[in-house]
Amino acid sequence: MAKSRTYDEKSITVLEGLEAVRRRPGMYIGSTSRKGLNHLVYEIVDNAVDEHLAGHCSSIFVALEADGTALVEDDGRGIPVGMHEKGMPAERLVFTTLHAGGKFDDTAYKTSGGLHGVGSSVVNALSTWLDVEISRDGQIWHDRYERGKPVLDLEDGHLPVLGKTRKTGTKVRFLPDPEIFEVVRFSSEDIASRLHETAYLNPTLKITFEDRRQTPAVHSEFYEPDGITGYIRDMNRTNEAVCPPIYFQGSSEGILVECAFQYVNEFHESVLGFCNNIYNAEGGTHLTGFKTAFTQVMNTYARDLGILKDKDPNYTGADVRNGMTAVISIRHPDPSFEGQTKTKLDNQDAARAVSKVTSEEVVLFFDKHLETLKQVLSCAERAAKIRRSEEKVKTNLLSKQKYSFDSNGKLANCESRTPEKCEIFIVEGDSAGGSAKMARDRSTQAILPIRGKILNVEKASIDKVLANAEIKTMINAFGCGFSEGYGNDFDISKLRYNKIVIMADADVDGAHISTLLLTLFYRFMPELIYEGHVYIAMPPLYKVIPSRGEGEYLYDDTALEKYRRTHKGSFTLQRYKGLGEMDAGQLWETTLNPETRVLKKVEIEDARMASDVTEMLMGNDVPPRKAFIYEHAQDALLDV
Ligand code: 0R9
Repeated sequence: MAKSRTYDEKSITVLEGLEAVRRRPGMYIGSTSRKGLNHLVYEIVDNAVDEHLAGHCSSIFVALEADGTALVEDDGRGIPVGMHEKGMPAERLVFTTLHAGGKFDDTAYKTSGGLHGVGSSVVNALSTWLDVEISRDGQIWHDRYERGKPVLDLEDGHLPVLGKTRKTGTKVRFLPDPEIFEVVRFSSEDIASRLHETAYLNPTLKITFEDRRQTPAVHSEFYEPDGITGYIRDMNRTNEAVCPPIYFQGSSEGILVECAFQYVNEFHESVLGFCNNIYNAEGGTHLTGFKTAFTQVMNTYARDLGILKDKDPNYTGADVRNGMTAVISIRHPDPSFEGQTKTKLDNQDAARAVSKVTSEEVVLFFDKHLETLKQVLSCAERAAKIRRSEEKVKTNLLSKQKYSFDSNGKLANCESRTPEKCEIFIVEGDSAGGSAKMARDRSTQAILPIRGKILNVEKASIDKVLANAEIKTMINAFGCGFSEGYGNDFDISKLRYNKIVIMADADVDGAHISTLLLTLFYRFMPELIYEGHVYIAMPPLYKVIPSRGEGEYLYDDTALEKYRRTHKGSFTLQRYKGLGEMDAGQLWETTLNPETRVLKKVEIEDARMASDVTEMLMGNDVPPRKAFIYEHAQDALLDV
């Protein structure tokens, strides 16, 4: 609480006239909309709150009247009415001079929140009329203004007296000027909410609010003896609490610091900052001080308790505030504000003071409340887990953005756009690709030649995989994206081809290419395999042409041996070294023509089995991996 201070008329500083306020009202109250209008009430209430902070006012009454006026009354000492050296009663200086009435001494905690803390003179300037009654020294003194100008004559330098009283206090009634404001109807909800907030921040202050524009009048009383702890409790009333609200206060460098926080079972934080009773929408140094100290303290605890190991990185600030609702309220003798709306506290000493008080007090509390500490740390751990997986997603998304899959490479697409009818052949080598392009049924068969050995995806980082031209073209051609970890962008419904056929030579290199392609599909597009879209073309190794009769393709050595055993008479044996050696007609017959080709479907039955497969596919142990893939390809159904 601020100290009580002695009134010194000389210390009132005269700065500007009220004409400037009427010319540019937005400069002083932010806007001339309903928000600006409501602000007039806050300005007057804030002066009464200052009197409370000075230790002389315990209740404030606010009413919105049916005639459009607002009434604010306090039970403080009453604004001084004595003659000021400027030649008018101090009260008139308060209502006619900008910035008057604050600078008594540096230890006062005035309710002045940046742009809008400009006081009663602004309200006066923007009102059609304003009426003041001051109960002080046994008399009720009266003064009145119209559009900022006093209209009552003084008698012997004294304000007119309305009567006698034993009470003290100040009553201000005003009618906002419709020449200035777009709307002149105050918002009852906004004003009530702000008054309630003021009550939380000032636990010994009673605020009564009446909206007398309604019949019957709506009456509310705001008295929050639990202060910001009650504020936190009320904000969290509909959430599942992880712990009760925790409160601490302290002071440093002449700054009073008060803080309350609580954790709830939610994945968001809400940390509100107030300086001298004014909410700082843009935050500022007090919040920075709190957050920095709190993060540091919680990380220290997490390591002390072994929740974070040596190798683990610290929790981030956001991790430790996961689920936190907090109010940081400070009293500063000379606050300064910056930011878009001048609601961001700027004082560096505020950061230091809040940080110091927070470090000391939070440790004092948690040293005695180990269970609560563990609950809070478990919120942080949950947040850290989610953050890590989100970071992974972001990395994936970034890499996806970096590599636009817009290149079609050498894809010779088919004409049909009906996926059920379409097939894509991934053909090893340019020359085989060229033959396949000529041989295919272009209405339904697409050919994608790939060169050499594609990247070994199980060893490459996602960046490298996605930078690979062949892989990019493939992903683009399939049309269904790819998935990796949490970044699952794969959508099988977008697949453009019912069959994806790997067409590689029947030699070791061809087998290697097939393995790499299957590994790629398995890692980034496993549903292609689960849903039976992947096939391996089985080009023949031999063609036998008997001297009489039809020629025949033989797919392996066993078939050749059998042919030798069973065939009577001579035959010409043609051995294919690779797909590139086949002409278009042969290629059509052996691998493309749905009537005559031999395709093997790659099948991996279920996810349980697949997880074993992953290890094998991703591991360094090449031979079993190759064997596995071929085993499954061989087991697969013959598709003709
Ligand atoms: C209903 C709204 N209330 C007010 O606007 C209000 C201003 C005010 C006040 C003092 C007391 N009550 C107030 N209510 C006050 C009194 C004394 C010293 N400082 C402040 C005193 O008795 O010594 N004032 C705010 C500014 C000034 N008074 C002035 F000093 F500048 F005039």
